[in-house]
Amino acid sequence: MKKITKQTYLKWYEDMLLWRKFEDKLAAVYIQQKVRGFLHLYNGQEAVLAGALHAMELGKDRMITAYRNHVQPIGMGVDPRRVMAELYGKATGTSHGLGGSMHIFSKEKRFHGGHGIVGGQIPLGAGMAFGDKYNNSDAVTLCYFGDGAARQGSLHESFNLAMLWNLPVVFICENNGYAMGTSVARTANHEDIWKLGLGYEMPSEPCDGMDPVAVAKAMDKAISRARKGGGPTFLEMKTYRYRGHSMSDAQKYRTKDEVEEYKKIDPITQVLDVIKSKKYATQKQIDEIDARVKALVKECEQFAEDSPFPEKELMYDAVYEQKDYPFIPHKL
Ligand SMILES: Cc1ncc(C[n+]2csc(CCOP(=O)(O)OP(=O)(O)O)c2C)c(N)n1
Ligand SMILES: [Mg+2]
Repeated sequence: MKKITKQTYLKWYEDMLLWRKFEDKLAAVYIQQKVRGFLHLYNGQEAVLAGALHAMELGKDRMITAYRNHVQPIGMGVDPRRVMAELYGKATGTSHGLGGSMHIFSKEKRFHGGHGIVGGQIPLGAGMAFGDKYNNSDAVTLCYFGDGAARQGSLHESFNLAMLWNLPVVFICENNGYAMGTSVARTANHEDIWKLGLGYEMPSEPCDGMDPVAVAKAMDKAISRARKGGGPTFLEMKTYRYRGHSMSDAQKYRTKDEVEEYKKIDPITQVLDVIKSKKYATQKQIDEIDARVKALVKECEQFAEDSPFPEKELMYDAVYEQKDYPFIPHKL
């Protein structure tokens, strides 16, 4: 595995802080109705992404996830200004403003969305891995989904075929405790989601999803296995989301104390504690990182505000049309 160094910790701190502040800004502009539609935030779950990025080969490996998808493309190298603009529905956005919050994509950076159908991305991720295997490419697909999505039938079909065809895919369940307002305990007779892989003889294990080091180690093992032709792995990341399911969530299904308990093991604080205790940076250097993050988030907001909305004609470019489609008449 790539060594976890002082530089790794500093990068983790700056990246995770950017993602957190970027989304805090989204929450603020959502209330101002500048960002519309649904908005699902990732606050609390950042270590799952930070650890994975450490183990991935960026530019080669692919990622696909559900609708909680604003910060992953930023981590993979997409310009955060364009992600913010997409959320504003502006022409400079990653999908020219036609996708919005739940559908961030970057073919170039190999980030494949952004999917609103719960569990829909699981077979898509397996399919992408099939494509890479078929084309003898060396890429591994990271396929993310939630604890709620883990209860969908599509998971079982995908696990079965991924094992049968020995696909280069890592399935990652981000168990943040809830599927909208439904706790994990209410969705099945067991809470060890990682065990779902065992029925398919898929290497499967749980992992501390609040600790980027634990995530990086587990991901490195899984990605290396897939790249060497060893097939899929299933990892259950135990994590937590601080905000509601989406911005319109009264959160009556959990206590404020529970949220506060998880904040004690916040991934950003954990990383900052290591930086301070190992003297990886002075307070002045930490302040500089904080200021850089603040300035970049401001720049993203300004870019989105200043960008134009797409021209109406663009709508017709995005509609599929085939004039000579060979319809076969239906006969009784
Ligand atoms: C097929 C389908 N069923 C139901 C919904 C409504 N829905 C949207 S998000 C969600 C909960 C999913 O929870 P989880 O998979 O744990 O992901 P999280 O939101 O916690 O990241 C549900 C039921 C949907 N979008 N698609
Ligand atoms: Mg969940």
